[in-house]
Amino acid sequence: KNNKYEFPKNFLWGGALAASQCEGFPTEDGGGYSTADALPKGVFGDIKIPPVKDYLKKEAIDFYHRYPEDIKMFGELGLKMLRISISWARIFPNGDDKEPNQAELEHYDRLIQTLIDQGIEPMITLEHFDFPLHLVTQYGGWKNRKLIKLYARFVELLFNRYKNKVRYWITFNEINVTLDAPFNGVGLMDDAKNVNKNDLYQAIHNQFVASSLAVKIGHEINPDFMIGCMVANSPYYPLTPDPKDVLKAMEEDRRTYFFTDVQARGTYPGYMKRYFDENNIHFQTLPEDIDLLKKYTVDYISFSYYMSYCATTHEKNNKKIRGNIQSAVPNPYLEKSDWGWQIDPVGLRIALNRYYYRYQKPLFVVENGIGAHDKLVKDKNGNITVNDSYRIEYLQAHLKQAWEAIRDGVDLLGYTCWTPIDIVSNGVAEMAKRYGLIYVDRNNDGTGSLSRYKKRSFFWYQKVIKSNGTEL
Ligand code: P53
Repeated sequence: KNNKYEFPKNFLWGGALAASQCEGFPTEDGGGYSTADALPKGVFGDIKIPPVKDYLKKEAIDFYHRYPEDIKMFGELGLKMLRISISWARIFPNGDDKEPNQAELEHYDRLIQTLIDQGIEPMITLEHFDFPLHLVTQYGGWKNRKLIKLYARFVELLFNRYKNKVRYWITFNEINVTLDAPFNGVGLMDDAKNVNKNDLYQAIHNQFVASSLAVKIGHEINPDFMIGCMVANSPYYPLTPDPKDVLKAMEEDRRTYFFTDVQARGTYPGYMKRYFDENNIHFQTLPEDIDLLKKYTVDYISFSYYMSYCATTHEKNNKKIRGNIQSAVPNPYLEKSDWGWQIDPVGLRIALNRYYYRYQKPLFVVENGIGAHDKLVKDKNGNITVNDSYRIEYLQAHLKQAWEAIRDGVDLLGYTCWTPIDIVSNGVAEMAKRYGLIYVDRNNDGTGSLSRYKKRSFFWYQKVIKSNGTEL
């Protein structure tokens, strides 16, 4: 037996999902529209308020109704953890309702109990790119301080309700993506180029305060809670050894470090104060905000990892490729996914080391995977499946580098792949961009039976979990 890739005892092997991308939007229990419903074509498509009649996320993979059979398959897969998000707009359809929606709460009660019955620990993202749309139309989104209290009320309810069932929480998904996609993150109507910078940083500041408040409230309810922040982490490399390129890469990385610096250390970093100063950016910060941020930093840092980027000051090399959120200079050493994301397993080891030795807090990789075109085939036993060797190779290579990072001394709590089952992509809102270990028969045009089929990667991951990595 090869023990080389043995992972730590109690390593949390898992999978990750997001409500708006899997549940669909059934209304029988009274849930309301969220910001995700206003982006029918994904992050860079037009904002549609009110939401259009038909869009892929409206049915998604119907996880809202099919979760019992899906979670049964996740149990068979051997997942120890499933990262889900709870849709705020289901619990408070307008965000500011007097009372929470009981039918929706009971829905999540059943979902969480189903996970526990399968031996799967739930991890909950409190806000994953979907907050009540009413908070945009009536309050102007996160630039309005009132959202802090409304969010606090929502999370307090969940903390109390699930205090004996859920230990791991994430306050905001990919909080840094707001810099590139303001509506997606904070509900501002203009794109990154045109957005008012005072509003943008006010909205981000309000989310920082809301996140710290969540840490405070959560720990009062259960001191054992692990409450983390979450960023989209794509490390930058200098394209050339020109010190100017090194500096540029450092500055690009700070667009992400800014968020973890505030949430893990509790203060705004000096380089951001300089940026605000030189760009004449002003937003309201109350003395009590400063106290909250300082006192209630996160228990762990989590991130998604899909790719790395290069930065350069040399114009002739500066032909950017778009990886649906950020654009970056191609790295001549790396291959790309079908959607142009640069595949870089070693970058995961680098990212884990950078984060761990910057903060010395536990880390959690809560998303990693490859979006690809899959083809259904019949195997020799007549079973319908997908021969997704490219997905196995991607996940395997990244897990090997996560193991290397652990050997480097990094405290890595777990890994939840994106995703155990095909869902609608966030960036481009396509079904064709598949990440799952389980195939869902649904197409970009909305056709398909919604039947589920296990891909080859399902059986591979099952074996990896069972062997705690030794059969990677
Ligand atoms: P999709 C951009 C870059 C890296 C991660 O992405 C990103 C995004 C925004 O879409 O988002 C995360 O579906 C996000 C998930 C998302 C997943 O990565 O665009 O937390 O909601 O589905 C994959 O291919």
